[in-house]
Amino acid sequence: MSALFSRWESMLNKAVKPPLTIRLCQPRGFCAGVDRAIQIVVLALKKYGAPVYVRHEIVHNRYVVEGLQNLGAVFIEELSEIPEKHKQSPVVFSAHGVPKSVPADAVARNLFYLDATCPLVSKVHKQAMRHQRLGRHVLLIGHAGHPEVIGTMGQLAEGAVTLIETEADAASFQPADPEALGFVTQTTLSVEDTAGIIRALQERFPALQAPAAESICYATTNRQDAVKETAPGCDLYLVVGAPNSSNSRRLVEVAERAGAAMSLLVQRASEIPWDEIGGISTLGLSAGASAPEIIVDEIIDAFRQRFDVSVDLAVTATETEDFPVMRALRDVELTPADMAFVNGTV
Ligand code: 2E4
Ligand code: SF4
Repeated sequence: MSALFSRWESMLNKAVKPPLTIRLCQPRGFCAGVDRAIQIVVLALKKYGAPVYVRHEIVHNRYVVEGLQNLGAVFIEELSEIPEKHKQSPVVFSAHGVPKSVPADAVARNLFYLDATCPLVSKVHKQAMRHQRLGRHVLLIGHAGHPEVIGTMGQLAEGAVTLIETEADAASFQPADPEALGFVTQTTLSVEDTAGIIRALQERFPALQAPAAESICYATTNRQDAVKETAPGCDLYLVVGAPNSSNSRRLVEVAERAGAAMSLLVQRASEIPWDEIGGISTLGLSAGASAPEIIVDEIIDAFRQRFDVSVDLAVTATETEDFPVMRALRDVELTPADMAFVNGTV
């Protein structure tokens, strides 16, 4: 009876709902650095109990932040917000990294900190320090005000790093010594725009030294490649992510440039502007590195209610990266329910 009903329901759907192909990117969503950062907060809560303070959103996603708040995490922007009576509680630094002054301040305040900076952001910090060791002035290509940029600039003394945001900045920068320059970049930039800025700098300063390893990370590159491949011919492209998520916003730009007729960032299915969408037949779908998979599912379900959906999985790369947490937390076990939260599936 129920099999008959569901066949009938599916026939009815086909009859009344317009067809829609969803090109679903893979890879999309959580990267190894995000997975590790969320794990650190969950493990710290299990090991030390609530509250666990987290300096800045652990990753730029409200759903993740609220989920961790429900488990007992308290989000702050500055260490001074930790009340005296909770000075024994651990404080976690977000995945985006922090200036050197932050761990120094934590030590001065007698706080116990756990650094959830993504290892690939820490690698950029090391490359900036290496340039300086070799006598170079450092150019950081990135976006002003972003916490990762604040963290990377804060690895070196004031004045040792110049921020380059655009090709116009590259054209107007006046170095003290054009023979002694090195660059690094934010990890989540547009691969294409960054190449343009680097070219502009190299034309003016042929002695400019690149970092020993690429600064834009594997997850950023892979997610942009997948969007670039799937965007041509899409009537609409949706990227799941937050307005303050640099890597997610870059995916929206990539989709538009690669040929999607329209491209939007959405945090939840409730933000889909159905009235603006109209009669689409091909939808591109991806998610930024901080967006949990459960929201991708929520969005596909919302489209199923209005369209007869078929999902085409576009696999453009396989990711095997896995970053272990710090030793202090390796003795704590995660339950399957914890793992599901860490993986973004609940
Ligand atoms: C750290 C470094 O940097 P972005 O704004 O893209 O951060 P988000 O939290 O959205 O993504 C995770 C992340 C964290 C990316 N790179
Ligand atoms: Fe690390 Fe890259 Fe993920 Fe950022 S996007 S957390 S740099 S792996």
